[in-house]
Amino acid sequence: MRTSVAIIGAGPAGLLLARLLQRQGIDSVVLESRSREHVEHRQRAGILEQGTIDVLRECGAGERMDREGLPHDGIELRFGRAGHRIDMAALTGGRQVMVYAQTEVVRDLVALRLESGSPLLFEAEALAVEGAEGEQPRVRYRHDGAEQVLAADYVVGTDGFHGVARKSIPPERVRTYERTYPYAWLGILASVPPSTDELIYANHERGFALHSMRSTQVSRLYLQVPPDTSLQDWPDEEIWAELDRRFEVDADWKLQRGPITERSVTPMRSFVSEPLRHGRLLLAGDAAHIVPPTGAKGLNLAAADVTLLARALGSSLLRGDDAELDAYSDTALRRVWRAEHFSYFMTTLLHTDPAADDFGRRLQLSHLDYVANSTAAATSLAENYVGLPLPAGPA
Ligand code: RFL
Ligand code: PHB
Repeated sequence: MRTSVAIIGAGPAGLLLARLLQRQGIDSVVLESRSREHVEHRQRAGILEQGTIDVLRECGAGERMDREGLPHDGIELRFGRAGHRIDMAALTGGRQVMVYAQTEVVRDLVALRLESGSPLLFEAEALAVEGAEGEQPRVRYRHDGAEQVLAADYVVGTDGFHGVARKSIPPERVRTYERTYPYAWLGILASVPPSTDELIYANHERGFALHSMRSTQVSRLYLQVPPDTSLQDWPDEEIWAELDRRFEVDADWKLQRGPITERSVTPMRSFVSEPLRHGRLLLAGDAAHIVPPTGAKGLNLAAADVTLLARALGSSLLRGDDAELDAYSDTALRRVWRAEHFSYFMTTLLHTDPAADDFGRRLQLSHLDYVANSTAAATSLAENYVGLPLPAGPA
């Protein structure tokens, strides 16, 4: 089999890239190791920033998002038994975020792809990328019990942190940067209307908590827990009791409970692998970088990477102009590092470090107080949270 762009992985990055290429008339084949059922039900991110909303609309994948998504203008920071609203829209000239689950974005993009009749192969596992340094890169993959080869002009690795694309680059050509954190997130999905209109990021000495949502009927809640936490140690009653403790305020406010339908523990990690290109192999999304989820940036970074990459591949394949492709890694990494810093900032601002002393705790409270009460500090948080604009494309 042969195509212009071989895309490994049908997460949000791979599916959106395939869509953006198709809109330019560029053919691609998407290989996904898991089943359609699996990729459409994996619970992950929930917040789309303005640039992601815009690109989904522009490529004709925003219709259900605009009907069912919940636009948000602000967030609440909760600490010292009180809430402090950050009015992000007012601080950023009207930019918003949208609550629309990653599962829904993936479902919409899969449906569009299958409708178009262009190839998206489930249960097709890429085994290796070969020949990336030459003119004829290839992906070796397994599908229907047989090993096959997909040849392409370019191969894009959007196969997540555990994928094969990044590992196909010789280690001496790669530099990685990594940080782990002394905590994880226990996340639940509950069938109960959210107890709040906007997301609540709560700092508490017992640990961080986040009240998010998936719809007007489904709440998504997270608790900071030790990294070695087992779900068995957390009966439902204990999860709700701990959420109550961490969200408690002096005002009249109560967390509503409902049946828990899903639970998971997610480790926290920061990771960047540079550069994002090796010959005719390009990396995008979690395949190249991971952020801790506190800043809600993972999915949005993946969308920003492929927006740049679709433009660059278009210039190369349609007009023979490689300048944007040559600049892709540097251009994307600049945004990646901004998001890495913001995610680290939000994580350390809001979580309780088990090793922190009293001095560290007072510094953290002072920082929270500053963000909640200084327009300058709140504006910095807001412009990063709603997402900085992508560099303008060619005229
Ligand atoms: P994905 O979504 O991981 O998609 C990669 C796809 O590649 C497939 N794959 C392969 N296919 C073929 N051959 C191979 N050899 C393959 N190896 C892997 C996988 O099956 C998968 O379908 O990466 P992508 O597209 O870059 O998208 C990135 C986002 O998914 C990610 O950044 C966010 O979901 C991160 N993240 C969160 N971000 C947030 O902003 N807020 C959150 O609350 C949040 N929660 C999470 C998360 C990530 C999690 N992971 C990765 C474990 C919760 C979890 C559990
Ligand atoms: C989520 O809804 O899953 C979510 C929202 C905001 C975050 C992280 C996760 O910062």
